[in-house]
Amino acid sequence: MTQVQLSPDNQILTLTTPSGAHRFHGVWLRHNALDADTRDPGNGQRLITLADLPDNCALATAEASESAVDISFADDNKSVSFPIAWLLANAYDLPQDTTPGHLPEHAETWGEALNDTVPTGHYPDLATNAEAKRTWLAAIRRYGFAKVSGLPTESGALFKVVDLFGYVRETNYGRHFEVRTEVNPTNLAFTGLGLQAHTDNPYRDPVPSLQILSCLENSAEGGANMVVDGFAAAQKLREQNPEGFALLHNYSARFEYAGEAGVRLSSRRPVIELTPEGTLQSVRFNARSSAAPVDVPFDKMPAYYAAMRQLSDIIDDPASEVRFKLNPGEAFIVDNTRVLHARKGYSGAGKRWLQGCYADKDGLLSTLAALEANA
Ligand code: AKG
Repeated sequence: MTQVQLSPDNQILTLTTPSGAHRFHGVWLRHNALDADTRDPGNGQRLITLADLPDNCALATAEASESAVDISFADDNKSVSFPIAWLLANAYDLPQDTTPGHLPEHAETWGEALNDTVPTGHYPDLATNAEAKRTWLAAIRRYGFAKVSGLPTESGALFKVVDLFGYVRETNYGRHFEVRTEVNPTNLAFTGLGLQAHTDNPYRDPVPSLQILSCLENSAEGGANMVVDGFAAAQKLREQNPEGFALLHNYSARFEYAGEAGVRLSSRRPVIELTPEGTLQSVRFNARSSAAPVDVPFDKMPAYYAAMRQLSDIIDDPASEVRFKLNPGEAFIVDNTRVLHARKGYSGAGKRWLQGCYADKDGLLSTLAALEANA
């Protein structure tokens, strides 16, 4: 049975449904009203500013039907209606997890067990079948990475992956970059050296939140890729060393890149970043690009380094890894704010040629949300 009740001072509405009771403030209801004077019915954007709110948003009346709550405001008698489903979806009077380092909605941590079921989409299906694309995008939101098979083995095929959901982020490395052994490389990625698991470009602010690496040739010996869940690693550190975890999210690290003429990129951000509510937001970890930390208090520096070393050991632990060697026509995408990627060194006969580019998660999540809204 759905009921509504006003508080004695008329400032709070309590909505009681079979799923529980939720309180809403008058000012919140007024600001978030859904009527055509408050929000443009076409594009959904708010037409009013905070200055348009009455000084006192006290409620005058409230009535509930099966599917809606109708209210009026005392100051000016304005009446508005809220679908109950909308109120429940936007309820804020709920117990919140504020544990530092809890997972964001939709994310699920993983380790080597995911080697048995690596999330993979087949490009011809992703390009033509909305349900296949929705499933693949949801896997990226959940695990922070996925593979793609069935791409044409031609230069630029990685853009087809980005075209599925958004736009390329161009950087000083270009719209895309060639990942193969180069003479005078501007980045150690462009050598045959092994690369410890890392997030890319932590020296940018904001970092590119997605990276795509696609394979054109991989006949050299070695050169396998590994991916590691940075959120799982951060949570493992929190279990093993809560004080160390706090040091890594309370103090900024520094990152820099100045490997080519005219480029001096630098950032000052924590290795583990949390939202004000304590939700894991991003991990920045890159041995090649870390600069001297200067924001950690003097007496905490040894413990900070010990925590960094512990996090590094967790990241290097094979139990944290999903491993694969890309074949020509395959690619993988990582959420570069969460999942680290690594490469085994390669050499000998044969060639290895990957192409990389960056994109951003807002486009991917928007495309996924639009597909989910239509499902
Ligand atoms: C990068 O380009 O960021 C890499 O880590 C290269 C990875 C690879 O060569 O597989």
